[in-house]
Amino acid sequence: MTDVDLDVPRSARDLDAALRADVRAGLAVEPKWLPSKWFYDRRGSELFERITELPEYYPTRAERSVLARVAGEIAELTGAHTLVELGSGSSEKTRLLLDALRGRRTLRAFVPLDVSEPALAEAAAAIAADYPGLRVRGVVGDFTEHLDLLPGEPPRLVVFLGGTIGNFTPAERAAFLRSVRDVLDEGEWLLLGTDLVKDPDVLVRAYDDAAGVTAEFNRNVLRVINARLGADFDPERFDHVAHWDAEAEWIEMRLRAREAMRVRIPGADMVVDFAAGEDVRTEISAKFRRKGVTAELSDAGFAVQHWWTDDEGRFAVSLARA
Ligand code: AVJ
Repeated sequence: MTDVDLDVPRSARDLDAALRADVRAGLAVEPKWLPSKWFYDRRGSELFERITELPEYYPTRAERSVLARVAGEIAELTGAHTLVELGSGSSEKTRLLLDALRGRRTLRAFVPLDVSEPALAEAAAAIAADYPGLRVRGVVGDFTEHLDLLPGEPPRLVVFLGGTIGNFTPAERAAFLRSVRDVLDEGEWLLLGTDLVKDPDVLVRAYDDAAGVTAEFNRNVLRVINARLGADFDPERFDHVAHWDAEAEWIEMRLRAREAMRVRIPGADMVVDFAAGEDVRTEISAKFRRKGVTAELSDAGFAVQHWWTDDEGRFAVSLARA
């Protein structure tokens, strides 16, 4: 018997309505854009897992090396009873934290939250099977909207890993950090992973790998729109673009129309025209500096207590207290 359940809030069940609204908003303006959360259906989540194993995509390995080194310290400092993971995906690196918290004998519950129901169900079941006695309560949802639903006994440690916070614009980041702070009681914890500013060539390669896995991941958003809204995108007629914006300090992923096209999206009641060479922005992935992370966390009402990086200074993990 494993102690696992999956909570699918009403709002999460209406994903099609949310996708429709995003498509209607993003493809009706210039430049066109689509929110990056729509990459993650089953196939998209699998493609992302493959990205994490690519030689060029260093963030996952760099973050794992930090967590392997400091998980014990995090468990000691927080004494968390509940570990909440936002955008949990496969929860693979999280095991380092679960192991450390178990070792300290404080951990009672694990609450992973993710937009991809299949990825979440699989990860929750695997963790429940490997950690007998741990209560695993998955929540399907968008962590920008469903944060009020976080269950669990305090003190809670909310972890947001992988550098996913970089997918938000600076304004969204501020609102998001505020909303995390608002659901926490004073003295509870946030562990935040942030990818760091570095040589643009290294960054661009991480988002434009030689094997083309990231290109497929990028095109997957078009497949998701085809599947859920009955659209007739031909993903192969879009080129993958990874661009470093030196001013904003973020990587921008785009899909570039190879030729002029007209796309029908019945589920969004739309016909969309693309000019040859026209871009759709599908993701920003911001890169950070220590000063900025510390300032943004303190603006949201957190006190940064620790800043750890991997040996090569590529990726940082911050521990902040509400
Ligand atoms: C899962 C959001 C952390 O921004 O690096 C990987 C997603 N996009 N390759 C990132 C992603 C292109 C990734 N995050």
